[in-house]
Amino acid sequence: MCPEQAASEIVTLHVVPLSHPCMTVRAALEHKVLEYEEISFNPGWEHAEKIEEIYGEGRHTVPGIVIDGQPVHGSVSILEHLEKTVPENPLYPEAIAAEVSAAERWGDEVFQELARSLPDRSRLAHGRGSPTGVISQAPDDPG
Ligand SMILES: N[C@@H](CCC(=O)N[C@@H](CS)C(=O)NCC(=O)O)C(=O)O
Repeated sequence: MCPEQAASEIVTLHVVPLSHPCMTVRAALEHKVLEYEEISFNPGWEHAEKIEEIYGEGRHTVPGIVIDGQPVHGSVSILEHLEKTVPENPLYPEAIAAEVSAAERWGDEVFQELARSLPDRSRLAHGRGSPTGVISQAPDDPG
């Protein structure tokens, strides 16, 4: 733990490797100079049940953090929560807060979808048949 980190800010971060939203949260924790324990799952929804147990029904994706015993799920909610509870080293500096929020929304709504579709697009471009969606499809997602 960092010397200046309050004892109450004990953070566990749940991730899968190479996930953009997980990298976002990791960068935010590091920007806030918060020490954290990282628990990494293999991609492919094996962790869905465990994540739902921690974060609640219907919440089976990562990233999630448990901070001071409180589960917070999803990259945007996590960043907003960190900003509220740890104001030092702002993630949304006042002068550019609107731009940062707009970029964050773009990352969440547009960029993440594009990144997820790249393996399928690549398979199609190389004539390897129809997309399977094996990695990017949630268990209860009709696809
Ligand atoms: N918009 C959500 C996206 C969450 C999401 O789709 N996470 C993916 C990783 S990028 C996931 O949990 N996938 C399950 C897996 O790959 O096993 C956020 O920003 O938190």
